[in-house]
Amino acid sequence: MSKSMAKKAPAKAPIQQPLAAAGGEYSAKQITVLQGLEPVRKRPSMYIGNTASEGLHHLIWEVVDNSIDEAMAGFCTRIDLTMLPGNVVRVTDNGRGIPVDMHKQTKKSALETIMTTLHAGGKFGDGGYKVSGGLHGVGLSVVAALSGEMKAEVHRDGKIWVQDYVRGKPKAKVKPIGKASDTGTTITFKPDSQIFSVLDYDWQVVLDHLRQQAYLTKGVRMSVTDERAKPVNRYAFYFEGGVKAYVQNLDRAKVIKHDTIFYVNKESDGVQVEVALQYTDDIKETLFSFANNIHTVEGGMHLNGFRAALTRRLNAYARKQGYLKEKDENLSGEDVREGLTAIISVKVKEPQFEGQTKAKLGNAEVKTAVEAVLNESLSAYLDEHPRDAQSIIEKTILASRARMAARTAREAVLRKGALEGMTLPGKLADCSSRDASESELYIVEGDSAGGSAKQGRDRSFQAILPLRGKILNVEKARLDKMLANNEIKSLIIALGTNIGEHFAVERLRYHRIIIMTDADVDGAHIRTLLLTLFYRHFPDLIRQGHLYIAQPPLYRIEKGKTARYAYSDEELKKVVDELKRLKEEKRAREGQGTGRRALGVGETGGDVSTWPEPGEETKIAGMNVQRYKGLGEMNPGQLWETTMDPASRVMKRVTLDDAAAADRIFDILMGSEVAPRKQFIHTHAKSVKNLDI
Ligand code: 0RA
Repeated sequence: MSKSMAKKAPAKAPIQQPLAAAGGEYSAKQITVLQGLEPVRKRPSMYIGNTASEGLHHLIWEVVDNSIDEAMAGFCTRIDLTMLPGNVVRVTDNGRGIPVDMHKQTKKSALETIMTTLHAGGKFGDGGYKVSGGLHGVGLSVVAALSGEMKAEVHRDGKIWVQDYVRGKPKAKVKPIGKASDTGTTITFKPDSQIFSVLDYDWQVVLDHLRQQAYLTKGVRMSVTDERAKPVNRYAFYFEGGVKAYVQNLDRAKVIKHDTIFYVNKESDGVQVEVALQYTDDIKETLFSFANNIHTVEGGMHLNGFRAALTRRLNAYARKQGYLKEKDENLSGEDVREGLTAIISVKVKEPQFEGQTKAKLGNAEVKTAVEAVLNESLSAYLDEHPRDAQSIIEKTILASRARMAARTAREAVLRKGALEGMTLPGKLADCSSRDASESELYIVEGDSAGGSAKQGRDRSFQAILPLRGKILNVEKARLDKMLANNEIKSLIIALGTNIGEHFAVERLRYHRIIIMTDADVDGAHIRTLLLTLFYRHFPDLIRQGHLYIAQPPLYRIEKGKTARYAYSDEELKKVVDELKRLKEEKRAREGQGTGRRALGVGETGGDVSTWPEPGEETKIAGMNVQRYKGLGEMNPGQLWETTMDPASRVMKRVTLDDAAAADRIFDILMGSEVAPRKQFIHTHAKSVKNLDI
């Protein structure tokens, strides 16, 4: 009833701005009665949604709503809810008390009429004041109808009036049973076990609801007591700050970006608008919107107005203060949502609830009202709190940058088929085979090496992709940044698998992917980066053994017409020794005398100081020893022979462990802060127990 009942204008100072229509003394004649309660018991779900736990709790919300209405009208400052043994619920308020005078139409007490008759379309009379909840504004009569027993006790006109009901039917007339010096209403009810499949009220659900209502009904004291529990549970709520306190509570465990919570509570065009907001370092948005204290899960016009005003005001301020330059794009709605905690609560005279769950506010005028209130108050807030404003704007600009980067990435890759449709990169020298199981892709560092590899390869099954320039500064985790890099983009297209959620290993075009880089620092760096890329974005390729590292030789040892290669310093020693021995043997065979002494032990090529530096050539015992600086120094034939010919090459198959190690090295190389952070956590682990409170 109350959400739709006519009530007179407040006679005493209201707790909240009253939305009461002026004039129109309340009287029983304003109640238009339509029908009895049989339909409610026949089809309870039509009134309370269902007859399970949700519907059960709905009964409580309905009773509490009536008291809240009385509070919002400015006549009630306390609401006490008690859960009693036997799942009996009692709600007491200190409002004016439900009228008990005679109702003209029914010739019965107003109290009895309210409790026993179902009103049509949720509307009673006309001089209706404000809040009429669309969700649980079904009326106390519905609660009575679905309760095995119910009692109404009204303190009014110096008396205590009572009436008892069984399944919605009064046991007797409303009668006075004593004197009262105060005013108020107490409703006690026990849900009917014939109707409900669940009878147990959930303490936590009730507690949360009451807390939420207390936030939304600023200045009203509410208590919840569970007398079924031993010891008895009791909570009392009183939020002077209203929805500002709500925001504060939601952000209590978060890192806040600024100190002063934005708050406004103003009326515009008959709509009461109460909004609080604050930014945290969260990446999500935490926002709840309410219309007449009903949580509008699906949002609606109040939310639309809020979003429009917030985005517009922040953009205007950011431009005015130069945070956004002329060339910069506006902050989007999404940008200003990141890290936002907000409560939007409106009180509307005739709310229209729409949508799937009737939890969306449809009144178009509410959008205008919310926008008007927020445009003004947000501008004032930003001007008055420049430091808070700066933190907020900086936070949203950061979100904007991340969004733009993410958009690029999405467009480039994650949209289905984005890479599939792309033609193979021009610099890829593909192989002629289309059989992936025999095909190989050489990822080669640098153009000159790429040139040698192209000439030296067996083009029937070997493809060459030269990577050019600096791919060193690519950020590892950010897909979008990686993809801004043309080299990496080419690689992904060449692989054919796509990436991210669209990765498909069956599309892999080469079953051997071979990283071939120089044996110097830059080469190591690029190899590390590539390993990191594969580790993070193509771990399956590593797991299935598709990734290899080519092992080009470090030295070329030439003696006459024969050339040998060494892949390490030890090997060079061996090769040099071997060649010398061969030379000695040959000399001995050919009887060239002993004019020149044979090399003794320890005199072999083992003297490292005489070995060539990278790129140099040195003669050791008549041998020409060349140390390769880069792959580019090898001619195509040499490259084939040493590194690419399946019959003679050496390759290392990459394991997930190798790649993980590269990933760690990458962190160190790129100066990401993970390593010091790990160190910190390790050192302080004992003192940091409750990181997440
Ligand atoms: C209509 C008129 C008046 C009070 C109420 C309804 C009322 C309803 C409920 C339900 C629970 N608690 C309530 N408190 C008040 C007051 C009319 C008058 O005093 O003139």
